[in-house]
Amino acid sequence: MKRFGKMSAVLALTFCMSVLGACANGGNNQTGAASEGSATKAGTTITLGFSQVGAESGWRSANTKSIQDSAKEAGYNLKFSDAQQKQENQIKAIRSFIQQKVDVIAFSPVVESGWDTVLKEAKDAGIPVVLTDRAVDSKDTSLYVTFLGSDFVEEGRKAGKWLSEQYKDTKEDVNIVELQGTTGSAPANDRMAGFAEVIAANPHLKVIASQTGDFTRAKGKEVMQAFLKANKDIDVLYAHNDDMALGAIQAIEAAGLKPGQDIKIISVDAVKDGMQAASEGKINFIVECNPMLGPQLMKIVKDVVDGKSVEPRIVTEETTFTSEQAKEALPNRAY
Ligand code: GZL
Repeated sequence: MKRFGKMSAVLALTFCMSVLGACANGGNNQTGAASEGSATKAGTTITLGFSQVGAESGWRSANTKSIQDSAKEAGYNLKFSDAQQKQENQIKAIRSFIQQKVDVIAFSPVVESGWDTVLKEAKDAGIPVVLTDRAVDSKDTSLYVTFLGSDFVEEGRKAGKWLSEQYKDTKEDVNIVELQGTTGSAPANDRMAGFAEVIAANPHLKVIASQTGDFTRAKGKEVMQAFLKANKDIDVLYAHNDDMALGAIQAIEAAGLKPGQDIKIISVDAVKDGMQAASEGKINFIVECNPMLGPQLMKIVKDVVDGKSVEPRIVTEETTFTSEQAKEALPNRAY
């Protein structure tokens, strides 16, 4: 399979040199478009290397299924690696994909930082990289073709807007505890920032405790137990994902309190278990984060291999659910 790589780069550079003089920045190719003459040879199988964060949550399982099912549907040879939430495992997997000379590498970076070296190795090997689900903080955007995923800051804003509306007339302080996602991850950083940006408008809305629950149910329960022990008067929980919210619900009920009533709960993802809890009134508001990225990813991979241009940022469509809306939507949820 001819790849976007050295041959295409030479052709592109020659083209630049002849028409535009020296191409100072011939390599900054966000679109991943190869030059003419490197179109895919018909009938060859695309090989995609995918490094997944892990299997930490219902969202992740649904995301993995979407990618595996879509690759099968597209007839691609998928090399899939589960990093068990460790960056070093993702870096190892990406290096292995480079060694295997896959056509495209895609991955969901477990944290935002520390990717430049390995992404440069992929670029030097002429293998295009697609970010899915989570972003990286690399300043050099030529290291990847596109980022396909949610706007996590907007997700945090949606959570903040709902809460601000609920308490717009309050004259008393509202004590909020926050279960953050994986430390250093884009969804944790951005959901926190978006929420804080919106609630700052109401001085009565106070985050009295904020700690990572690493996006897992077990850790969410453990941290919520500690919050309950340390704070006698908690009014609201803002959880960065459903799994941590569901763990926290176990802790809240064990403490003899009613989730959704004694403590209002806002969560993110809208996976089936979270929507079930919301339909029972245990979660009051869920911001959807769509994990079904498989079909769009496979289209991007094909376009990259075929030398077509790709938008550098593709934002996934998603909505929000109150308890009532969750009850209506639950029967038709795909994940
Ligand atoms: C968000 C995704 C997050 C989910 C969590 O796109 O990266 O990781 O919100 C998952 O459930 O663990």
